[in-house]
Amino acid sequence: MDEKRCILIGVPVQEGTSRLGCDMGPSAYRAAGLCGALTALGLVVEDRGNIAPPPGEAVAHPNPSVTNLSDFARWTSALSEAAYRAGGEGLPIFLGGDHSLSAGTISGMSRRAAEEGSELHVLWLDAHPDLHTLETTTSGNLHGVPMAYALGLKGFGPYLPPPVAPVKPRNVCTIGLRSVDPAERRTIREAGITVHDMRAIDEFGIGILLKAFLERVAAAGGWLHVSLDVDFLDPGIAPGVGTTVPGGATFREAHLAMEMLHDSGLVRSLDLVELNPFLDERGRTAILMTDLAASLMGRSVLDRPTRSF
Ligand code: 6HN
Ligand code: MN
Ligand code: MN
Ligand code: MN
Repeated sequence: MDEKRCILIGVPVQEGTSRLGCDMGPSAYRAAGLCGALTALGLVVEDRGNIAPPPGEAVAHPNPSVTNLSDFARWTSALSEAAYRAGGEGLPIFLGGDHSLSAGTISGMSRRAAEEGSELHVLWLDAHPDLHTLETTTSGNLHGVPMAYALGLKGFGPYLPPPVAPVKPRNVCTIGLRSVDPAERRTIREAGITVHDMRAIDEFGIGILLKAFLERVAAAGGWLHVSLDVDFLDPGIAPGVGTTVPGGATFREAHLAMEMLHDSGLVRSLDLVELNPFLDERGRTAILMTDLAASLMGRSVLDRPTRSF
């Protein structure tokens, strides 16, 4: 893959959440200047526009809360294919769209990594672990399930095919958790993924926690996928999201994480998810997420423009 080639893929999915508006996310990133910000870093940016899933019939699930299952299955297969292809050509950035999109992007990237003799590692920056299955979800909102699908956990068949290369739990690190449902707590314990909740950030600092994970990825010769949910950030700085949880990451904690990710040279793909422009204030969340993506792609404090709203 070409390290300087960045592939933007708009994913206007909102069927994974009960609040409408995430379908406007890709447009908001474009309006916030993501393409220009990356081009200014010397990257070759290819905006492939928005993708759409193939049409299909509604499907019912024995868990009556499950909503829009057929949409989820169709988006997941379309995205898995798109990620697999783009992951062999450059560094894809998926512009969400709600977090259900990560079921497809992670499974596609994992298949690509496996084919190239590596293992996909996932850094999950989120207030939530999104570890429900179709059987355990009580809200029925399928943005709460993508990590479980990517791990190949039971509870998705026969509605979705299992991922070709399920991500190994030991290759997953979540940072920023502060809202975990009982069934997800059990999965975290049983599967053994690494969890650094907000308390760990407060106590040790995000830099130390992230450094340890990046060293593990580097030692394994792994590929790294980053999934950045807007609600990882404190709602005071990022109000444009449907699932605000108080006590999130600060501006500097988030930028430091991105700067360290850039310096590591390990990142192969990125999801920007859960931005809801309908809930935003004069684009400030879209701009912050865009600036974070630019930090991850190499923009330093010395060339960061002053933004006003
Ligand atoms: N997200 N655990 C809650 C649920 O409805 O299953 C919240 C999920 C949030 C999902 O923020 O991407
Ligand atoms: Mn999420
Ligand atoms: Mn979340
Ligand atoms: Mn803090």
